[in-house]
Amino acid sequence: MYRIIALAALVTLASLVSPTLATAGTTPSPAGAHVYIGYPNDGQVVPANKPFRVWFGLRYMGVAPKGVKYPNTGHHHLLIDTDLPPMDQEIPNDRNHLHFGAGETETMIQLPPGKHTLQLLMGDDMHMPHNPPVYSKKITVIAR
Ligand SMILES: [Cu+2]
Repeated sequence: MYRIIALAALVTLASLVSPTLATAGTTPSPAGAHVYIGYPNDGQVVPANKPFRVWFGLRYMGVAPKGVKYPNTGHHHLLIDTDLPPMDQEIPNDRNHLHFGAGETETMIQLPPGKHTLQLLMGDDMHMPHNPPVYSKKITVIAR
């Protein structure tokens, strides 16, 4: 019974957000899902050309490795010095889009001197953004 009600709620939700269906993946994200960069802080100075830690924060959603399809989960992608990619395509995999397909919730990165932006974007088992997409605020760090 509970399952039927949950499914009905999901279908209702899907019809409510249908205008955005074309610009998002097909895996639903849970209501209230929230991803954020726990560290560094926005505007923080980080050491240039030296590894520093980046913490991934996630609330009301779980982490699962790539290839694992489980409800209300995804894996982290760290976007460095780039804008959000198209939300209806697989997240690119290059030096500006790092995938954490083993389910990592932190990493070490190294940046050259200057201003840089960092942003997190969740992806599903196939590296597609969820619907609606779950991404953090874009922060700026200064490497020096
Ligand atoms: Cu991925």
